[in-house]
Amino acid sequence: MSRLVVVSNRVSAPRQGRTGGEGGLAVGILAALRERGGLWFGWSGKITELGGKLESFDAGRITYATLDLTARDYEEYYSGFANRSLWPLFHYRLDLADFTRRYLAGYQRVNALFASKLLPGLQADDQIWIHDYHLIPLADQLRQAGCKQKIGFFLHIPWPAPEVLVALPNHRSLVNSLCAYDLVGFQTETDRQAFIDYVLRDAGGTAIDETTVELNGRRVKTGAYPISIDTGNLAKVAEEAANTRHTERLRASVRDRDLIVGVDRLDYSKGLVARVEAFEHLLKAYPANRGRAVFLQIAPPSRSDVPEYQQIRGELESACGRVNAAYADFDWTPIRYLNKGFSRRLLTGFFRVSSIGLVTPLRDGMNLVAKEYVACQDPDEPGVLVLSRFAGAARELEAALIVNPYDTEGVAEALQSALAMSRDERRERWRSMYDYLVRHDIDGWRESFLKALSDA
Ligand code: ADQ
Repeated sequence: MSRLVVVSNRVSAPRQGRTGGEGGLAVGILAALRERGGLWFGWSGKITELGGKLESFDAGRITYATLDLTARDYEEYYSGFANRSLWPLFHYRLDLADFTRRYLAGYQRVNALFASKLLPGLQADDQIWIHDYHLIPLADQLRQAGCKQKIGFFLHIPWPAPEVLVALPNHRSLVNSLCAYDLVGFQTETDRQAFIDYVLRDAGGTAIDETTVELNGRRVKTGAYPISIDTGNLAKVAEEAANTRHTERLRASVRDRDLIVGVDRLDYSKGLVARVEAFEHLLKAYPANRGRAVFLQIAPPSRSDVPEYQQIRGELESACGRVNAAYADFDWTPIRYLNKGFSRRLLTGFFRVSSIGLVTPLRDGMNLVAKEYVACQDPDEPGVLVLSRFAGAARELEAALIVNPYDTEGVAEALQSALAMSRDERRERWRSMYDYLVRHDIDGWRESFLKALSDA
C-alpha cells in the first residue's frame, strides 16, 4: 500500500507525557498513518523571525514534519486570508469579511512555502491528503513544481452558495486551483452541489458525470464525506467518566435540576448570543423553568487576535450577565458561562449528565460536538439533542430536535419539548442516532475518502 501524506495547517504531533487527549480528527488521521506508514506535514504553531525552518521526527511508522512561520506570515495567511476572508465568507458572514489584498498575497506565499518544503520529501507513489481552507491552492502549487502524485482535498467548513462565493475578489482563481486536485471532498451534499453549481454556471465548466467536472482542461472528482467521531471509544470513555470526581461535582452542584450543556469554540459562527437569547426566552415564556433549568456554556477563546473574536466575546459576556442579573436567585444561577476549555475526558462526563445538548450554530460544516453528545449518553436515560438545521450534522442526525437558531421562540419551544419529553421517546430518538453513528464513524469517513482518492 502506498504511503499516506497528510497536510494540514496544524500538525497534531504527540507531546511527551500526553496521550489520549486527541480529538476525533487526529484519531482518524493517526490511525491511517499508523496503518500505512506516512508523513504528517504542517505548521509547527511557532512563530520565528525567519520562519520556514523544517523540523522532523519519527514516531513509529509516522514522520512528523513541521515548519515555523514568521509573524508576517501568521498575520497575513492565518489571521488574515484564512480567518478574516475565507472563514467569514464561507460561513455566510459577508458583513465580517475583509478582503485586503495583502492577506491574499500572504496566503499564496505561505502555500508556496508549504509546497517547496513538502516536495523534496515526497515519494513517487505517495497519496497526498490536504485538509481545509488554509491550504486550497497547495495542490496547484505542487503541480506547478512537477508533482504527479494523487492529491485529495477535504474541506472541513461549508462551501458557500455561488451568490455568496462571488463576493470573494479572487473567487475564480480559488476555484481553478481546487481543480488541481484529483478529489475534492465536502461535508455534505449541499456543499458539494454549491461547488458544482459555481463550476458549471459561473465558471463555464462542464459536467463529465454526476460527480466529476472539467474546468480549464482539468478534471476533478467531488464527493460528500460527512466527518464523524470515534463513536464506540467515546461511548466507553463517557461511561467511565460518569462517576469521576468532576462529573460528581457537577451533578452535585446541579442537584435535581435540568442541565442544558453547550460546548463550542468562542466563534461567531456558533450562534452563542442567539443561544443565550433562546434560553432567556425559555425562562420568560415557561416560568416553571425558573429555579429549575441550568445552562452550562463552555466556550474557550479562539483566534483572539482577530478583532471580530474579541467583539463576540464581549457580546456573549454581556448577554449572559443580563440574563443572570434578571433571573438569578440567591440559590440558583441560570447560566454558567465558562470561558475556558476542558479535556475531552471531562467533557464526556459533562455531556452524560446533561438533559439537553444544545448545538445551535448559525452555519457549521459538520459540528462534531453534536455527534459527541449523542455518543456520550447513558442508553437507559439519554438526554435530548437540540440541533441547528444549519449544522452539517443535521443532515444525518434527523432524530434530534432540529431548530432554526434565528428563531428565538422556536428554539425556546424546542427546549421546552426536550425538557418534557418522555423517557421512551428520548430512548427511541437516541437509539436511532447512536446506531447511525456506530455505522458511520471516523474510520468509515477516512476509509471512504481514501478509497475514492485511490479510485479517482
Ligand atoms: P470546529 O469549528 O472547531 O471544527 P467542532 O466540530 O464542533 O467545530 O469541534 C471540533 C472539536 O473540538 C470537537 O472534538 C469538540 O469536542 C472540540 N471542542 C469544541 N469546543 C470545545 C471546548 N469548548 N472545549 C473543548 N473541546 C472543544 C471545524 C468545523 C466543523 C467540523 C470540524 C471537523 O468548523 O464544522 O465539524 O472542523 O471537520
